[in-house]
Amino acid sequence: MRLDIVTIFPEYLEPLNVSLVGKARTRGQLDVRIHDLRDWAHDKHNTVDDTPYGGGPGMVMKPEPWGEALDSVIGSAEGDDRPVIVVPTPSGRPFTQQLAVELSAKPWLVFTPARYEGIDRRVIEEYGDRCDVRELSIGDYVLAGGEAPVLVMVEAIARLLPGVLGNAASHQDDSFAPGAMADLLEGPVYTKPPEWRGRGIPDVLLSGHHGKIARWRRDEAFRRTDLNRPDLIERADPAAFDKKDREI
Ligand code: 6GU
Repeated sequence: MRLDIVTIFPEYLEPLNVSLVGKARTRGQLDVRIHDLRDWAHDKHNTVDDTPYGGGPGMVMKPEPWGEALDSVIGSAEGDDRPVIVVPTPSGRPFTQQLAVELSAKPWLVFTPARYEGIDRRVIEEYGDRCDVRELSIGDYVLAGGEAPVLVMVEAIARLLPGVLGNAASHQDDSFAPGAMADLLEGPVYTKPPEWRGRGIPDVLLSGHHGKIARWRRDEAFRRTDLNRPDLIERADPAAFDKKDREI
């Protein structure tokens, strides 16, 4: 997968050299190209923002540098060879695990993290005519810019790429992944030693009884979801839970 990121803070994206994403890059599974938007700002101060039409606080990112940057990155790509453009914005649709799965199947993503009050609307319209543009938010809070959301989205997407995660099974039972635990948060986990500071582990996990262990994990997942995210249980199809219960 190829990822291009256009930003005024390339150094903000240095965490992409580390850990899972960094390893995917050195292994050649992920081709990440970071671009400085100011390379396409041509005045003496490399200006990328200006005051909003209609007044109001803050600054808006100017269309010309974004237009030149995206033309340069996208080049002459046509049809299915064009990238999906991801525009991080608190006004976007929620970025979910389902979207991470969908985007992880694309060959090429371009991210446009903005600072200030966002990018001149005409840029989104212009590239929306040519490419699949997704305006996405990572949650109901406001950040100072889209760079941290890009780190979040890239990590969520990269770990789904074939061969990136050590154990292919390990994202099958992720919270929010489709499957037996669909719509439930993951329950608690334990490892050695069997006793720590006087605290043991649930006997069922030592029983070797796979059916009972699966049932226990499901009950714990349900309990944690009820406690932390009751909205997920209310939203779920009760029939789906009953069916999954019969499978265990
Ligand atoms: Cl994608 N950008 C900004 N600036 N704030 C956010 C966000 C994105 N998602 C949630 N808050």
